Amino acid sequence: MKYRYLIALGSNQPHHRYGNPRQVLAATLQQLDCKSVKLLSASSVIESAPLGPSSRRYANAAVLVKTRLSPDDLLSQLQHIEDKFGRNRRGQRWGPRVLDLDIVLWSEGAFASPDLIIPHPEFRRRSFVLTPALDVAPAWRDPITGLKLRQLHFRLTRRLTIPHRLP
Ligand code: A4P
Ligand code: MG
Repeated sequence: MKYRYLIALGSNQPHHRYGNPRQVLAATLQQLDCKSVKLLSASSVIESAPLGPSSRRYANAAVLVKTRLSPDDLLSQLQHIEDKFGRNRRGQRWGPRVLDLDIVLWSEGAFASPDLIIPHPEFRRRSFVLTPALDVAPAWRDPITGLKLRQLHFRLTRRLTIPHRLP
């Protein structure tokens, strides 16, 4: 198994068979661990407020996998799993979805093809990606900023303390 990948999972719609978003993510873990992809570790599932137009809350998680698949081949496999969960690709961007699987990082650094950008361009700004990612790969370094995931998470979530001026 040549490569490692960090994958972000999101769901904010129930599935008629698998159940609520949290249960959808649990079922996804089983689908992810297959002949060509080995699941190394999975984060706990968090609930997060939706970013974008959707009104339903999300369940989010992150997993670490190893595989020989190239980034584009892994993306096809992930899209195949999304389709199995009834993902409707014609819906609005950022609309409600039963399952969204994004590739966040891979062991070989940065990657770009017509269909895929790694690192995922938005991941540094999203605590619903970074918080679960900390469970599985706190010391993984973002190849673009050189910062570890735990540092990116700190940078995103620390409270800026505004000094009080005494009267
Ligand atoms: N694509 C490019 N780079 C990547 C990558 N690193 N991983 C392309 C996966 N896909 C990548 O994605 C559209 C296209 O992006 C793919 O065909 C692929 O070729 P999509 O998943 O089909 O569509 P989308 O998810 O509606 O769009 P997008 O831009 O991927 O949305 P995001 O960024 O995934 O955001 N709020 C909370 N709380 N939690 C969430 O999980 N997720 C979203 C979706 C919005 N708000 C959320 C959450
Ligand atoms: Mg996506």
